[in-house]
Amino acid sequence: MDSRRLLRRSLREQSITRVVGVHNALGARVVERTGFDGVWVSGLEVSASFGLPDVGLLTMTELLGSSHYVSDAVSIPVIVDCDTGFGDEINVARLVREAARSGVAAVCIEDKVFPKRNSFMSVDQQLIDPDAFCRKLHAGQKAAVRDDVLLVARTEALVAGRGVDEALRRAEKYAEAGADAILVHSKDRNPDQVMEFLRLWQRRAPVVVVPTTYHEVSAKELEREGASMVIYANHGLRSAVQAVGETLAAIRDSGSTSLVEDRIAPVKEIFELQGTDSWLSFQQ
Ligand code: SPV
Ligand code: MG
Repeated sequence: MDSRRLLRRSLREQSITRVVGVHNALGARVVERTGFDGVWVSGLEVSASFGLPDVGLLTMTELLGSSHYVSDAVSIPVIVDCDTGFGDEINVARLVREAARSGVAAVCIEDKVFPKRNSFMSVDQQLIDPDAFCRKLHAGQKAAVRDDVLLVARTEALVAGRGVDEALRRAEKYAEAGADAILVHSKDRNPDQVMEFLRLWQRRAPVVVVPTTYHEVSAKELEREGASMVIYANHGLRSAVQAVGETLAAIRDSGSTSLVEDRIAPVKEIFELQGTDSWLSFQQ
């Protein structure tokens, strides 16, 4: 099934959709083969992979360039983290058109002031006026043709310390403005605010959550409270940084690679992830 239809359908289901953050196509293939339901092209991960901080430096072209390879590589839905949408409503309209062309299933934009700062940075997190954000959502909806790329509206009200009521007010407006799903983010160590949001929201539109800091909560618990999607946004990148560091330290200290040989993926596995056999089959 087409990945956009698949995503629309899974957002309507009671069972939670589990999605993992990536920054490239290889990572996306690992996510797919592990059995997850979708991939999140993470602004944090893509920025980090360019050696840059997650502070609104990525251009639309850079982000959609990466997203294009990701969506080509997997058949599960791809959701792209488009930060604040690269400008005002006109920029969001173009973003949606270009994203549709790159084959992704959904774009996500957030209600912060440009240039945004990653939600976990200890800086003043400034929100834009909700009506201005709704104008971006309207434009995105209008630019998408029927059944085209989905629009996820992310509120940073909790991240900005504005409380659950403000998050609910904004979510209501964003859903009315045509968002296909609401992402409610939190940087709290416990899930209380997100759980309260879910209880009061009562499945009025699908809700996406990102339990990075409140990681003890399980997908099942989130599902019970009414969340439609959970994103493990940066765990691939963080585990890769850790694993590569450990492998390289072992090589440095032991003087050869033989100690690590049985702890790292064989080259054959890399060939498989690259789809080598299917490409070679074009040769007579
Ligand atoms: C990302 O993965 O870039 C996100 C999630 O937006 S977070 O880093 O938690 O803000
Ligand atoms: Mg991001």
